Amino acid sequence: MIKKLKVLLNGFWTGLFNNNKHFRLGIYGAPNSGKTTLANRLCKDLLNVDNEFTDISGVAHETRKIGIKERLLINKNGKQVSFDLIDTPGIATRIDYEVFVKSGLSQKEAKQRAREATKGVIESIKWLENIDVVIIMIDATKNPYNQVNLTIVGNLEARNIPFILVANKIDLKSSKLDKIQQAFPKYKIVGISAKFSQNIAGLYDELLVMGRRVKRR
Ligand SMILES: Nc1nc2c(ncn2[C@@H]2O[C@H](COP(=O)(O)OP(=O)(O)OP(=O)(O)O)[C@@H](O)[C@H]2O)c(=O)[nH]1
Ligand SMILES: [Mg+2]
Repeated sequence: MIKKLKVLLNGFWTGLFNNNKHFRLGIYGAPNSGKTTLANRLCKDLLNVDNEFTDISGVAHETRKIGIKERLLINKNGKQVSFDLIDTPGIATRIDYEVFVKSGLSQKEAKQRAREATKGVIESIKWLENIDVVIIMIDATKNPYNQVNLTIVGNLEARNIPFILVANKIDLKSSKLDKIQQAFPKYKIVGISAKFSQNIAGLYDELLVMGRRVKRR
């Protein structure tokens, strides 16, 4: 009985992954925008796994290594997509160890964190080679005209990698969705709160649309 179930399940996965709806989804964006919080939210919702990615904090560059969780499945209104989820270290154009000292780290810890964060940025960009769809995570409480968002958008456009612009932290009063939309007039902005699970369904709708367009490279 158990063997039969295993064969059935294997067949299910093979069938699922042999079509073009399985893809690698990378979450990219500035440090502290909420990438790991969203990755955890997706794992909780879609796999019922708690705190899959542990490195969340208010101090920037908390994630300094790529994190991967395989085989997440969205199944909504008769439509399905499956994807491997990749949480990436925050991208920054400048990493200053003194900022970490101000957050309470010792000089030694701060310098080590800055070194690791720099490696993390390089790793994130290298990993784009393996990514089929990107979520660009924007902190909706911050000025969107920062180099990182524009650089990521430009990079993805040049590489022809499809992306979804997600404005996070809409639960906060200081969030300004209209400002984010003005900064990227060509694109639809999906406003969410990863922390308080607001409009995650809206993000799933976008992923279902993307999944149909994606061809694994
Ligand atoms: N209010 C609010 N806070 C959030 C939300 N999402 C994340 N945060 C907070 O923002 C901070 C940064 O979250 P992370 O998930 O670690 O951000 P990150 O983008 O992974 O950061 P790095 O790994 O440093 O690049 C944490 O204090 C989170 O609790 C949200 O939707 N609303
Ligand atoms: Mg992180």
